[in-house]
Parts: sequence; C-alpha cells; structure tokens
Amino acid sequence: MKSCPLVVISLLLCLFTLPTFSQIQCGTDDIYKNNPALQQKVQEQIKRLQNAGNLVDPNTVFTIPVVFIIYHKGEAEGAGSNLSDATILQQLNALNDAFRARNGYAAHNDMKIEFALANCGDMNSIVRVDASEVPNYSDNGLNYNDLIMIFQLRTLHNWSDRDNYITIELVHKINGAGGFAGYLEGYTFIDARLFGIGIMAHELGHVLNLKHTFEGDNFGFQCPPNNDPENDGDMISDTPPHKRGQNCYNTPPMSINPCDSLTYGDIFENFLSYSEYCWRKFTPKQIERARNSVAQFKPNWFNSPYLSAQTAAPAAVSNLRCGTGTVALTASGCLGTYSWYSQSTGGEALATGESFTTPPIETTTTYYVDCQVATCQPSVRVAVQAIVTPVNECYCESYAMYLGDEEIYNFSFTTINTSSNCNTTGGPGSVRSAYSNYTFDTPAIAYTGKSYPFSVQIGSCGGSYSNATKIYIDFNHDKDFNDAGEEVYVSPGTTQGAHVESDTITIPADALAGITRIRIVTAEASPSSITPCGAYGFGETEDYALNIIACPDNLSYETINQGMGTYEAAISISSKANVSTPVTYLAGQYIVLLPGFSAGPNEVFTSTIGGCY
Ligand SMILES: [Ca+2]
Ligand SMILES: [Ca+2]
Ligand SMILES: [Ca+2]
Ligand SMILES: [Ca+2]
Ligand SMILES: [Zn+2]
Repeated sequence: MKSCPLVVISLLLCLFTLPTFSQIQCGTDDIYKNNPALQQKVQEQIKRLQNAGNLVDPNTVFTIPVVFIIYHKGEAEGAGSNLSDATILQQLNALNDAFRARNGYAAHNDMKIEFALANCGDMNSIVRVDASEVPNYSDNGLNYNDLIMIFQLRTLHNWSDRDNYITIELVHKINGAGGFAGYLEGYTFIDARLFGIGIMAHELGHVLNLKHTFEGDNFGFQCPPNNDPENDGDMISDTPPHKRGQNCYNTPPMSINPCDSLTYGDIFENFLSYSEYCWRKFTPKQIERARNSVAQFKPNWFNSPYLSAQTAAPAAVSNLRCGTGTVALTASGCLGTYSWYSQSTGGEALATGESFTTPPIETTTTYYVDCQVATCQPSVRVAVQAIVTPVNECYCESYAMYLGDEEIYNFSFTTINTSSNCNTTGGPGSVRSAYSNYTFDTPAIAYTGKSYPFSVQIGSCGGSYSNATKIYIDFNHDKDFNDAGEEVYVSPGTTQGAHVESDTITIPADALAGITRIRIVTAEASPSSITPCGAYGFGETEDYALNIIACPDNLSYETINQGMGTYEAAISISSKANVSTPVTYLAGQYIVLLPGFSAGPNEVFTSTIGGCY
C-alpha cells in the first residue's frame, strides 16, 4: 500500500499557487444527473454487461484512435491554450504508460488498451481551431453544461465520427470542472491549463464506461449505497465505496473507511477517485468493464478504419566515424517506438529508442530502423549507414563550438549550389550550425587547368559580428589541406555580419583527377587566424566533394564528320581551337560548324577540338 507524502507536499504548494485547482472537479456526474434519460441508458448498458465474463480475449492489446482538438483563442501554436505538439505527444505517451502499466505505472494493472493519434500517428490528428469567434468563449470559457457553446465549437471542424475514434477536446477554460466526458460517447473536454496524464486517464476512464469510485455520494459527505456492489455506487465490485470528499491528501490509507468499515487501502490511487496527485491505477473489474463496454457498444474503437493505415517511416541520418569503434545513429519523426535491426526484413530488433549505438565496427555497416505506433502495422524499415573511414583516409575535424551567429547559407561553385540555414543539418557526421558534411552529395565537376567562379553566402543564426572565410581543396589527395596551393581563397579582410563573398578558383593543371575534398570555413575571426582543422568559436565549416577531371590539351573528337551546318551536340564540348572564339556547347545545344573547321559544304571530315568535354 502506498502513501502519498510527496504528493501532499506538492498539493500544499499548489494550494498557495493555484488555489482554484487544488482538487480537480469533474463535470461528468452533473451532466448525467441532469439528464435522467441518459443516466438510465448508462445504467442499462452496464447491467447488460454484468456477469458477461470476458467478451474479448483478455490478452489482446487494443488500440483506440484519438483526435486531439484544440479550441484556442488565436494564440500562436505552443502558446497559452494552443498547446504544442510536443506537449500533446508527451502526455499521450504518459497516458499509454498508465493504461498499459508501463514505466512509472509498472506495478499496476495493464488495461491492454492504448491510444494512438488517428491514422497511425498522423500529426493532422492534432487539430487546431481558432475559437475566438465563438461568442463568449475567449472571455468566459466553457460551462460544462453549455450545449450551445459545445455545438458552436464543434462546427469549427469535421471530426465527428466518434463511433470510430475518441475526440479529446481541449478548451482554454472550463468553469466548475477540470474536465468532463461522455460514457461511451467518444469524447472528453479538458481544461488546457490542467492538461496532463492524470485528468486524461480519469476522463478516458469515463469514456470507457467507468464511473467515479464515490458514485452515489450525491452531496460529498455521504457513503454511497453498496448493498449490491454490482448494482450500487460505481457498479464495480472491487472498488470500495467512499465519500467524495475523502482523498489521499486528507485520509491516510490505513484509516477506517466508514462506508465499508475496512481500511481505505489504495482506493485513492484509482484514476476514478478525486485524488489527482495519487492517481496511478485501475482495478481488474474496471479493466474488464472497460474492455467489455467497448467490445459490446463501440466495437469500431477496437477495430477502427482510422488505424488501418501503415505507420509512416521515420527519418534517419547516417553517421560516420574515423577508425574502428561505435557509431551513434539517431532517427526522428516517429510518434511511437523506434526499433533498430541489422537486416531489412525479419530478425529480432537490436534495440529500441530514437538513438542506437552500434557495437564496435571496423567497416561501414548498414542498419535499419522502423516505427510502430501502438498496435498499428510497423512502418517500412529505413536503411541507415554507420560509416567507418579507415584512419589513413580521415580528414581532420573542423567545427564551430557555439551554434549561434555566422552560418554558411549557400555555396555555389561549378555544379554545386547548396543552400542551408540555421535549422538544417547536413549529411552523415554533420552537427547543425557547426559542421555540415555534403561530401555524400553528387560531386561537383571541375576540369584541370580551368577557373570557376564561386560564391559563399554568409548569414547568421544570432548576432552580427566580424567574420572571414577560407576555402581549401586537397588537390593532391593526401587527406590534408596543408600543401602549397591548397588554400584557394582567403577573405581580403573581415566583414561585419551577413554578406556574400565571391571570387574565382583555378584548378591546377597538375591536380590529381578523381574525388577531391573541398572545405569552406567561415568563422568569427580574422582571415589569418582561420585554419583548416580544429574547433573555433562561432561560424560553420562545410565540406563538399569535387570530381576533378583531367583535361587534355588536344582532345581528339571524331564523331563530328558532317558537312558544314547546324547539328545537335550529343555531349558537352568546350572548344579552345579551330574556331575564332572559344565557346562551350552543352549537350542538347546546337553546334554550328564554322569555317574554322576547314570543312566545305557536304564535305565529310574528322575534326580535332582542343579542350575538355
Ligand atoms: Ca464499487
Ligand atoms: Ca550551412
Ligand atoms: Ca554556425
Ligand atoms: Ca593535401
Ligand atoms: Zn470524473
């Protein structure tokens, strides 16, 4: 049996800071008391389930889709009553922990029911509507018995198919209650200021046909009738009757309950009592009642078309390391559980969670990650690589230690034109706003002996300070940027804040052909203090791959054997010779054979054009 000493302390704090909400009141009772016909219907539904045994396999885990509807007052997303996606998802996870007796609830009873955003985690199932136009809503909030305002709020969206999902409707304020719900009606309204695992579990208990444990105490200080525990009070035989005013803050669990002359025990831990800081469990009979109620009266909640879709695949970014060791891989975008595998199908998961550290690996290894929301079908597995670069092929690290201020927004050079910003992260091994690795992108093409313009656009993820830029190319492929001529650009001086730097880079005639590393370092520093390796304060390093192609002086090009005229080029030709002005023809453009080719009308010839193609 648990007592709640910590909880009592936090309640006392709450009494001073939030006196209105020191004990959540629930409006569900009043709604039904004021509607005898509805009350009668609920009683009869419960009676139909008595002595029913288990209508569904007690071992089957069911998922019920939920739609969150946030009726905000026009606030920005994440502000005030317009609760953020992160808050909603965090509380949804906690709710599932409570219903599934996991994590902090591990010692309790598993209802084997969980809740998932409709359509297997589709974020569109968090619906935000600006309800500020509903008369009196912004100023006064919602009275739980105001059916007109509830109707007006619900005209703002189309989520009304409550036979197939449950709507959890959040309003900025409920007068006289923290929340209320309909028994098997598929909805609960909750005061956004109180939104959390406790009140959600309580109200969803009502939605699943569970009454308050003190049901029948109509005035707050009477023992509910309990002569026939299946028909009196909450109509649940394993919850003792108690007065509504008794809770874990004012009643020790070992004291005697006058309603049954036994100790109170753990009844105040029950989600259907009024002890929100002690709530943590459902009883076996409540679980049986909830599962049977859905199976009998709302079968689509357990078999909803809103869960038939396959969960969307997560996103995952490959990571890399230098030499043998472990590689940390992370995935994102999953609203359920990530599982990591060593194979694309089948096999046991190696681990779960958004991060996975590989065992020590010597060579590049592919892993796979999927996402499963509740009992939805898991997503397809996404391949993600743990890349190992042999020690003798590693480049030195270069990165900003602080994430603010200078940032490379764009680098353009030959066929590279890569834009990024303060929210983007580059390829494997990148750290947002510090180091961006684009070397896994398609390499840029450049020819030996030729010059190419470049531009670096420098922006800011914070303040505006003096900065400078250097560009390095490892022309001799020895994995450093230290050789003569490898520092290909240095800012002429420092510049304050955002700006563009541009110039020309010449590929030396003796540069090695093949994939070549190019590195741009922009730092809040003077040009002379920027180095190709190591950490610096603010700025960013970006790495790219350049495919350098050797360019012969006289390229024999023998497919042009037509007469003078106009022909479509099959490949790109950059001519240096035989024409009066060097020109470049791109594939698909038209080549005009000029007299410089020494070809007359209808004369067949073979030409040699100097230069690269
Ligand atoms: Ca009872
Ligand atoms: Ca960047
Ligand atoms: Ca930066
Ligand atoms: Ca070098
Ligand atoms: Zn309630």
